Amino acid sequence: MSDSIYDLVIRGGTVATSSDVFAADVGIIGETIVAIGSGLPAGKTEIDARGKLVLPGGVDAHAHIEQLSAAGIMNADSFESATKSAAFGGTTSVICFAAQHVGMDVREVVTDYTALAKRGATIDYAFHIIVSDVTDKVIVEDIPALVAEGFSSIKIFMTYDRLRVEDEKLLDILAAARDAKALVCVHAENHGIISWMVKRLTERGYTAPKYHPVSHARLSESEAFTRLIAFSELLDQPIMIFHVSTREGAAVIREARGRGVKVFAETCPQYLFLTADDLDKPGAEGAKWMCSPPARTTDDQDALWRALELGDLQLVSSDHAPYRFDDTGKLRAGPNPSFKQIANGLPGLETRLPLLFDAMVSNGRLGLSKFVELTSTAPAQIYNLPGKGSIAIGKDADIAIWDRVREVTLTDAMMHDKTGFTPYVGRTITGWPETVLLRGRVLVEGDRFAGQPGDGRLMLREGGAAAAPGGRRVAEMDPARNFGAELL
Ligand code: DUC
Ligand code: ZN
Ligand code: ZN
Repeated sequence: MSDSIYDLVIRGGTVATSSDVFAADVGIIGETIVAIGSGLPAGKTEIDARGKLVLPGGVDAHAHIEQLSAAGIMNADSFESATKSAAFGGTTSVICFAAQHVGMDVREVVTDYTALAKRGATIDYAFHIIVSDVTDKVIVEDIPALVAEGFSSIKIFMTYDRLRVEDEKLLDILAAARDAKALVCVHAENHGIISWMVKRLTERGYTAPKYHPVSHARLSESEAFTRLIAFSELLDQPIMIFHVSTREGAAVIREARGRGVKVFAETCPQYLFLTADDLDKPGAEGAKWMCSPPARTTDDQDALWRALELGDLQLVSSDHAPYRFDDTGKLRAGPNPSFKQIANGLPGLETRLPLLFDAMVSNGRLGLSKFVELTSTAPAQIYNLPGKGSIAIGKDADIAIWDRVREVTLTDAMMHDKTGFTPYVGRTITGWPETVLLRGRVLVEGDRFAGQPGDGRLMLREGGAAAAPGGRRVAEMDPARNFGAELL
């Protein structure tokens, strides 16, 4: 076997891409897929995939890792623990955040986060740059330089004290991103509605976690989407709307895309599988299900599934934001905090793919190829990770081999992140990634983790969807609507 041309052959499995499902062996040399076909010659090593599904490793385009919140609370996970948990859930690439807080130098922030990831990550990673302090230096120097270096997406918050940027500054960012060919990702909720609701609810004594979804009124989402899309249209700058949670929000995106506005959008498992009722628990327990925007209703879940089916939403990310249920995280303000004092966010890197596989493949909702598209192929395309997102010749051999019949009941203890709980505890999933490869090397094999901190590689990116050719200039679409846009 030593004269074999392949270092590894994955033999006899069923390969799935975003367009096809077919029986094939996969031949790998070094880090790369070099052959897909039947009856490939023996490899130096082989993996028997008979009866199994051979899928591209997941690409999770939205995860908060080793990140300090604006309130000063550190995520429970390091790069090592977060990426290990991602790998156990079949994900081999992650885009996380280099988060600037007010007063910080963006360049130093990027240097610091890349150093943390280089030391700890066990899967490949890229960064969105969070900008919260929109200075002239950020606009004139940092964004052009960092985008040119391969940090080609910027994230902005329209809400959250100490993070949000006002409309004018948001326009500055969109204009700078347009010139640099960066994508702008946005947490879009109306800040005024939320802070006013929080104040009113708190004054009336409604402080339990179950009032958090009330405070993030559903209209705060559709209003912010509408305003953001107007800005995007004004400047002809592509945007990615993060974590869509409502039927109305999805409808706003559908309408804008129908007009040709370059709006991309994601949703997350928490909006497809949880509802606001999950927060209605005794004491502070509901804090474990608290994220922003909050989970909504089963009607919203149906609307989001439909929006994924129609392509109005193009991907599903985790928004992994882990805070422990103790005084280092969710309960930092004490055992009975007001919902306003509770850190927002859920762990999800590990459960994203199994939850979606169970719904989409095992229970037949949209099917296997759509599962691959939403969780791997589309994020790789939109964020310009050309080596990732498919089983195809020339791609990185990032592969998850799934046992499609294995049943797993989720427990807190089985998770590999450091949060200490999963909001999906008790759910039984059919289908599980049993072997996971990163660039041709086994990372996970059953319960065994074979990765090492530092195995992950920084992925520098060109502009992705922001730089893609095609699409009409907004001014061409409707000159009257965008009078003067060409001068900006
Ligand atoms: N909301 C955010 O905006 N970010 C992290 C997690 C969350 O719930
Ligand atoms: Zn967000
Ligand atoms: Zn987030």
